[in-house]
Amino acid sequence: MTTALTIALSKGRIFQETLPLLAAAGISPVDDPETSRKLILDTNQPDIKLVIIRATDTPTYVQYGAADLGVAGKDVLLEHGGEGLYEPLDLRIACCRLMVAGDPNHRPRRSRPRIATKYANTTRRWFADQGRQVEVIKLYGSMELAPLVGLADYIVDVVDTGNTLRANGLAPLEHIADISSRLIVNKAAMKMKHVRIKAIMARMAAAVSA
Ligand code: PRT
Ligand code: MG
Repeated sequence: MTTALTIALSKGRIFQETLPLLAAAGISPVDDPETSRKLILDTNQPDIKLVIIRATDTPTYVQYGAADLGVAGKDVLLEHGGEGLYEPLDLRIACCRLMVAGDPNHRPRRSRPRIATKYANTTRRWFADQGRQVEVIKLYGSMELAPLVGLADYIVDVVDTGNTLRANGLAPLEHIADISSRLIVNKAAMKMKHVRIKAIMARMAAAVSA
C-alpha cells in the first residue's frame, strides 16, 4: 500500500524551477498549470497530486495539512512565521534579496517614515530590531509605485536584477535577507508519511546539489 501525497506549488517561477527537482524525485505533472485551468493536477504517480495556489498561500495550505508538502519563498515563510511547518531543504531556486528600497536622494519629512510593503510583519520586525520608528503600510502589489506618488518614503520588496527599481528611479538601500525557495512539510505528515516524504526529500536534495 502506498501513501497519498499532496504537494502545493504556485504558478510561475516556483512551478517552473521546481519541475526539474520533482522530476528527479520521479514526479511529473500530467497537465501544465500555465495552460490548464485545473487547480488540482494529476501526476505520473496516481497517489501524488499537485495543488496550484497563490505563492503567499502555500505555507497556509501546508500548515493546515491541506497539502503535505509545498515549495515557498523564504520571503513568504518569514512573513508567515513558519507555524506548523518544517523547512528541511533549501532548493536554491527563485533566488533574490529582500531589500529596503527608495529614492537615494529622498529625505523623509515625517518623524516616522512610511514603508509600503506586502511584507508587513517582516518589515515591522526589521525596523523594530534596530529601534527605528516607522509606519508600515500594507500593499498587495506594485510597491514601487508608492514612493513615486508620495504614499510612502520607502518600500520593502524582493529584488532580483534591480531593473524594476531602476525603471522607477529607485535603488536598493538596505539588505534584509537573501531569499531562495524552500521545501516545506506539514509537521503531522512528516510523522505519518515519514518514509515516503524522506525518499522524496533525499532525491530532491541530491538534485539540488548536482
Ligand atoms: O505574483 P503573485 O502576486 O501571485 O505572487 P508573487 O509575486 O509572490 O509570486 P511570484 O511567483 O512572482 O514569486 C514567487 C517567489 O519568487 C517569491 O516569493 C520570491 O521568493 C521569488 N522571487 C524571486 C521573486 C523574484 N525573484 C522577483 N523578482 N518574486 C518577485 N519578484 C518581483 C519583485 O516583487 C519585483 O516586482 O520581480 C520584481 C523585481 O525583479 P527585478 O529583476 O526587476 O529586480
Ligand atoms: Mg509576482
